[in-house]
Amino acid sequence: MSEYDPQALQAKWQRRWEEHDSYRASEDAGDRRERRYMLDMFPYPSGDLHMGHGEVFAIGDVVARYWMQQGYNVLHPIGWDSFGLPAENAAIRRNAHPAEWTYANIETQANSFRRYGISFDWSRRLHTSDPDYYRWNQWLFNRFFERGLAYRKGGLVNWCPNDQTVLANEQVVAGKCERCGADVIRRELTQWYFKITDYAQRLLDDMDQLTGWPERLLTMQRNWIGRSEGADVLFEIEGRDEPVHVYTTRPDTLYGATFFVVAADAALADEIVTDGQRAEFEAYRTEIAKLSDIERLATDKEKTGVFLGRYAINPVNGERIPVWAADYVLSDYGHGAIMAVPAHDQRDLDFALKFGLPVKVVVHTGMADPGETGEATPGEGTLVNSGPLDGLAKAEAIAKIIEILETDGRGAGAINFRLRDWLLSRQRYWGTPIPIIHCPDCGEVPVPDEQLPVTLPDLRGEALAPKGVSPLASATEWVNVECPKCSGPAKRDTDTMDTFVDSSWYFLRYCSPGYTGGPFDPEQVRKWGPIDQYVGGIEHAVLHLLYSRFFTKVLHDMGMVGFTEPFLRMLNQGQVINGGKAMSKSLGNGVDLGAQIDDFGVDAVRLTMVFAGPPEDDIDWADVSPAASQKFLARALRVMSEVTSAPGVPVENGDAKLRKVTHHTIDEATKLLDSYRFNVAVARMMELTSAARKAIDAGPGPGDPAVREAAETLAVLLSLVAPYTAEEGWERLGRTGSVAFAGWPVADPALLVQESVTCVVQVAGKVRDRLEVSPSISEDELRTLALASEKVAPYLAGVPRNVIVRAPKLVNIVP
Ligand code: ANZ
Ligand code: ZN
Repeated sequence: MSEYDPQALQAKWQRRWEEHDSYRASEDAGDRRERRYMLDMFPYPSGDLHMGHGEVFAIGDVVARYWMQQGYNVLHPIGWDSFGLPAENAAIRRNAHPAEWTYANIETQANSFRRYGISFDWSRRLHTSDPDYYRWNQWLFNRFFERGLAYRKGGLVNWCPNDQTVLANEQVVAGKCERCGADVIRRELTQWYFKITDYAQRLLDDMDQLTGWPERLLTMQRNWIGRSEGADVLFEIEGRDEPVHVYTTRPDTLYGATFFVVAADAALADEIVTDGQRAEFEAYRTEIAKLSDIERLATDKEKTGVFLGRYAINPVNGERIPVWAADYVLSDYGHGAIMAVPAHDQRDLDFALKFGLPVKVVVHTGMADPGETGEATPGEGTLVNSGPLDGLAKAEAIAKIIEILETDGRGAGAINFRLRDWLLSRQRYWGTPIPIIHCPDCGEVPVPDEQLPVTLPDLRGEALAPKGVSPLASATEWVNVECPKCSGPAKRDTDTMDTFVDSSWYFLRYCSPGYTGGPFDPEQVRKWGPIDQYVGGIEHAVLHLLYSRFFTKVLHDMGMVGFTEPFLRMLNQGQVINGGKAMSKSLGNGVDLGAQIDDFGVDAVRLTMVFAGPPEDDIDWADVSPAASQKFLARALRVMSEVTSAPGVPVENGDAKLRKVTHHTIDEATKLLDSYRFNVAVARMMELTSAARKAIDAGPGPGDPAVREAAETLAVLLSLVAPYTAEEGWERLGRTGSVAFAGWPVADPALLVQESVTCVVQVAGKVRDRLEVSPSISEDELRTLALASEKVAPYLAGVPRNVIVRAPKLVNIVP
């Protein structure tokens, strides 16, 4: 092979890797190597791999292969998240069984992964739609049920009119179905839930452990969990025996409550509306049933509502305030009713102004009167018009009013979470049957563990079409069973589980995929878990990543795993876009991964993905050049092919200049990889290639041992991003064994001594310090160094107005 022929290299090395089962994690008890667990979010088998897969798996493989080179025993498994709606929709269209489409796509993707050269341990492959897998979803459901963590309740749920199934809150994005984009509506249904709310506080507290997570992700989870502190206040309603609870984060504003609002879809509204107002109320309720939470809560939405004809009594001053029903108050948050304080809450103010309700200022903030400006004043200030609270600041007033309420038995301090329980039931076929039998006498009876799995009845084509009830309901023979308790006639639950159940624990199954004694072998999980690095999309921030954390905590409480957080580090890769826009059919800007590989070869595509920018950033395929990557790889392979010195020749007397470059490259590449700056590490590999090329052409020539050292280093470094080219180069260098396990090179400190430059630090134009810095120091590093200088500190009072950095020689601070 003289020309660089990627397809030939792929065929050759793919076969060898498979023959040697190269990337299998060692289960040998005598293997003393430290273990690491690297996981990519497993794919959904919707056709062949696409560019997004190409990116995420290329990035994950850099990490896995880097650890392999460093001598870790690495677990890097793969499987398929193979239940879900698209398979079912395809089956309806083709009058087939969802399994046919699913498993055909899995095979296609598996072959593409093999070609793509990802270092998977194929022996641990799993598919969540296999009965051997989903059996354990059912087993886990039974455990959750026993612990009261799986329960059924009626209530308003999110309903996708297109997919004809309910959705979890997490699957409703801006009021639309996360899957198909249809407007989600609300329906009253009895459904299964997981009690994730029991874990709300721990899901927050344990974020302390997630030091390797991006801040953005933590913030999204924190907001989703939505913890707030405030008070529960009891309001009497005229003509009703029991007082009504409201939750407020601002009990200090209680004297400013001028009306009371009940969620229009709450039972309370229906109960207390007077006869005179009932017709108007019911018309209103019908109208808002069509809206999603997001729409109802949108601050810019015109406020709507209706007077219920009743009055509530403010517990602190006995004032009668009118009770309204409105849709901006949610029935399933807090207590589904609020005290409205229009002066200090914008939504209440909008409502008050629209319906002519009074506005009473109780916190003096120095801002203009909200009743006149239309701008509520939610900020800090001094309490006024508030009896015993007058003159207090917000925090003191909150403490005081809670004390008063508690003494009078009219309220108490309270904590509230926005997080709601995880709605689990789906009215679709291609998922895990919920292992419950409904008996007219015994109620909800779990299918005994030894009878699991409850496998899906064989339905296909039209039988799967959405009808608003689960397709399983039509499988009469499957549905009608004996009650496991009393043996009387009973019926199976016909819903299937949300497929996010499948992905909430798959990473544990990989540790012992064939295990039959439970969902996983606790011994093996102790060995491998938790996951050292997880790579996947930010779109799972409040779905999969939250659910998996919840499952792990429950399993921990059951004594099945020893840790409470599943993923120690998390990397969210960016998206692959084209021409500045997300790829889509309608824009016609899709790029096909397979075609790119056909044109440029696997290594060039992978290298392009990794080189494009920091892994978190989007990659615009219009701005990158796989052709240039291919050229670089050809050049690198040529360098590795042209070395003429024999392996093992001592390198000490080799060309000193080239050796310095090689060892600097090792040193920097190691640091860059440790800090996930993979793209810059690739740039260093390119520089090393050029230096070796120059050494071959312009002296000391291809026989110098420093050239071999550079080329071998290049092969090892390159094995992280371009494994085929690296293997081929390694072989041409006369080395045996796979380059993937050659061992990470160590930089010789003697070859790292670097020239430094002097940087002048000025404050207001006067020189105050001189720093010795690396010529390649970044502006940010230099700024930090200069601002940390002890000699500079006396001339700064607080944050400087401006810092001008001219790396590496000058920093000018304007105090
Ligand atoms: C009175 C008040 C005065 C409020 C004020 C705010 C500012 P978070 O922080 O999200 O927990 N609220 C309570 N239950 C509600 C429901 N079911 N639907 C819609 N809104 C509800 O928000 C708590 C605040 O949201 C509560 O505090 C309540 O309004 C409102 F100057 O009570 B507040
Ligand atoms: Zn029974």
